[in-house]
Amino acid sequence: MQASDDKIIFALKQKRDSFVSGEELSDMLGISRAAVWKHIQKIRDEGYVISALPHLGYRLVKIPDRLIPCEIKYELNTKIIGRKIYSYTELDSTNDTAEKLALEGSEEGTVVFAESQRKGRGRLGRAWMSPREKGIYASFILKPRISPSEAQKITLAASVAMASAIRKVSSLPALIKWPNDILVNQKKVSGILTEITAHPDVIKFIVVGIGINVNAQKELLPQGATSLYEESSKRTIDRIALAQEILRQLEKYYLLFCGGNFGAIAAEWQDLSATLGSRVRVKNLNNIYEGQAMGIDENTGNLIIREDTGFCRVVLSGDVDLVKS
Ligand code: BT5
Repeated sequence: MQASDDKIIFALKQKRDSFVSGEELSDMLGISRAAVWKHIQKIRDEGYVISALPHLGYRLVKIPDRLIPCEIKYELNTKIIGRKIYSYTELDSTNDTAEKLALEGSEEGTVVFAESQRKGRGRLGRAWMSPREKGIYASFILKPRISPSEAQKITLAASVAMASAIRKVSSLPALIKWPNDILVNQKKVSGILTEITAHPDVIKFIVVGIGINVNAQKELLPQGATSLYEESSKRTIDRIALAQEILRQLEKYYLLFCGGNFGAIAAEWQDLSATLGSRVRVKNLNNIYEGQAMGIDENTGNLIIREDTGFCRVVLSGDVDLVKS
């Protein structure tokens, strides 16, 4: 949408319960009232419901359930995350588009949303199901001055941000499963995919991709997955409010990270962990380890498990399963 459309929407939102006259809008934009009408028609085509009455003007009745940049920006109040927001109806993968934008020089904090993905992916090329307008699929460009070995800490900071945002908006008891899953009632509701582009010693940029099942019915999701809608007795969650809260929380934890405060993030991570203290089995490409999840290494974000021999093993990557004793 054009800047003038955004300005009209903003003016209508400011006076949500009353009318804004055509004259006010034409003065504000420096265009004729006929031109204002054309913009209103265009905004309606985007899915906004706007009533129009002669002598009174225009009133905003309904905002569409779509992740529109100007809606996400409205009263967002972040400094870095969301400086620039792109929103697409469909993409192959928001991570791919964000990577392309970063390579073209897009600034830190740029966010790419898509209402659905043709090739949404998880780690190791696994597929991420992205039913249209039922979730939030987004990728963030970050440029922290860190070495590639520290990238895992960004995933952990993002997972604390995601769990906090879900708790705030839906009141559901979201927990984190190392390294990149968010669970509600032991089922996966969200996943994070962190991809780095780096020189040998220092990161050029990181793309943090987040997928979250918001209003999807369970039939649209893989087995074992759930959505906020399903876990909150089929209550529809406001996706714009959740997207805004994700941006705010990501900014909060990213700033903590950049300020050298990973210890504070790790402490919150421990409080939100679904597995800490439990017996876990970690499978990665080459090995399977089993033991008690003890914590995370604050220098790297890696998982520490105590094996039955008493040996404390540091695990760099893998899929974690709880082992029932
Ligand atoms: C993840 O990988 O959990 C990271 C998912 C990241 C997705 C986002 S969406 C926006 C951005 N753009 C992308 O292309 N990706 C990111 P992993 O831990 O490897 O888990 C993948 C596994 O989760 C799959 O093999 C399925 O078993 C399961 N899965 C797939 N779709 C799911 C869904 N919608 N909800 C829950 N689980 C799902």
